[in-house]
Amino acid sequence: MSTTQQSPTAAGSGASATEAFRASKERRGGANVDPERVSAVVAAILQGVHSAIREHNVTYPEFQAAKAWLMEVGETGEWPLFMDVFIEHVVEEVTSEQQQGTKGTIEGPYYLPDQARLESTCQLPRRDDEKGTPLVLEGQVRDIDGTPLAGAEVDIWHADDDGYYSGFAPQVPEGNLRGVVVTDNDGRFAIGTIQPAPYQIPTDGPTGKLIEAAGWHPWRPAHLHIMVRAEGHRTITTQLYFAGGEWLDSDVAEAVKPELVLEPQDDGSGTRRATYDFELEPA
Ligand code: MBD
Ligand code: FE
Repeated sequence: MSTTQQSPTAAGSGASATEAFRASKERRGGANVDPERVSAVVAAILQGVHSAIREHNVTYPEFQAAKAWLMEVGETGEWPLFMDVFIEHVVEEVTSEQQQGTKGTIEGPYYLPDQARLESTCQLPRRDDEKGTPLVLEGQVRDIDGTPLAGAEVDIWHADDDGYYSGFAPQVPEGNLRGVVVTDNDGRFAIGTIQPAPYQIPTDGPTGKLIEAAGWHPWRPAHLHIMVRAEGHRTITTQLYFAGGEWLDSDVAEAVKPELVLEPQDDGSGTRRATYDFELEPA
């Protein structure tokens, strides 16, 4: 990276993720606030904390350090990052237990709605000098009976060759490597982009500092985020990974599933091509 470019700071990407989450409230349903439900879930969470304290004889200095850390997560806007890295995968697991069709996985903190609508065969918006190996993802959207779904939306977003997302890093232009691809009459799509790099949780914020303090690693394997929508069908939110990629077996966000790993082939011209078909169940 050149010295004139700004690096995204933890506070910068955290604050943007907090803003994006606040703005997204409308497209998410309201939660069940039945007092019995609130009491059952919150009591279970508190019991888990209490038993960790007893089991490990947590000290007053540790308790006060935890308070300071929680305050910092809020102040830097890192709650969406922390929640999606360490907790979302279990919510996704219980939500998708009965789901048929393509496997979903976590959405993460970096989705932005209302991106450029693109034809079924397209290139994602990118900088003139975008770094990275050319990659084509092609496939078909079908229902679970195998009927192709024309006019379905393949909403895709991913990190650049340095692991940064547009909208959450100051040096990446708005809308970069994001788009809503509309399938053709056969439900097909072919998306030209570049190979994303693995993603590292910012090391200068409270989430990164906790990871370092625990001696864990801050990496997610390289991935494409994809949300597939079709009228009358259940929207699927998922990610696709790359066979042989670093961190595939130790994703800090625990969001890799074996069904979601692509095996791109070099087409002889330096472009990697991968095929993936999506199957949506009825809404
Ligand atoms: C990411 O890119 C991501 O996908 C998740 C789930 C969490 C943090 C960053
Ligand atoms: Fe991501």
